Amino acid sequence: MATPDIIFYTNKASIYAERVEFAFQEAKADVTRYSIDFANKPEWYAPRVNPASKVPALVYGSPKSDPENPSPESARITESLVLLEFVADLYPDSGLLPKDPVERARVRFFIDAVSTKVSPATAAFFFRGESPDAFIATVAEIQELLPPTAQFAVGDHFTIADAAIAPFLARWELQLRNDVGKFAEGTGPGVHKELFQSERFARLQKYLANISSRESFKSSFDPGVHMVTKMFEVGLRMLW
Ligand SMILES: N[C@@H](CCC(=O)N[C@@H](CS)C(=O)NCC(=O)O)C(=O)O
Repeated sequence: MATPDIIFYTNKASIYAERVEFAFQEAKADVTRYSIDFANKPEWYAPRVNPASKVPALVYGSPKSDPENPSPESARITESLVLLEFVADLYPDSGLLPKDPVERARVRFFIDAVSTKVSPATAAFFFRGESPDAFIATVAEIQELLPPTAQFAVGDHFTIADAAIAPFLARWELQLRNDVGKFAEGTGPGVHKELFQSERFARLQKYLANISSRESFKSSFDPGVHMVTKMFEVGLRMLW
């Protein structure tokens, strides 16, 4: 049987697409990438690929087809956290999901915390300029979930739990350092000092260092793009 074709609809500025890119890089997957221009979205994208008109999205299955006119026989799969599980299922030897049921449950528990705590806290602080204290408190809760000495969220092997949170950690670090957010001017560097330079968050800092030293991370996170697109000026909601 021919290897099913995978078309990955993405955009380098998208925090959610980056999760999936990270997982594909870890799995060394062979995929066809198609970048969706948010400012000039192709009219075929919603009807033929993702009715929600967002990235990331995958078209999966044979036969190999044109990304602009994918085969109706192929499956359409969307939502970054669903896609992370899907990539782990496609590449079971990647270790993106451990084999042990308890460890798998731990991976999913961590992802649930990212989904229910990290995303809303990030939106509240970075998009709406709400209290840095509430944001820092949420980051402290996430730090508490990290094992005391292991390299990653669940042990010493990189999993989809790490892919789910990594784009957030990287953007927090970059945006706070550059004071990019809807918060009052000058707030970012202060929060950066607390999260990325203080002893209180040493565990989180080590975790980010472990993640960002991976080749997969270096090829999925592009700080240049994020700063150049000046996300807050062009409409942050479009990019995150
Ligand atoms: N819940 C979705 C969110 C996807 C999403 O919001 N994608 C943004 C980019 S990060 C997007 O495609 N924005 C374009 C638009 O809304 O037109 C997921 O996790 O995949």
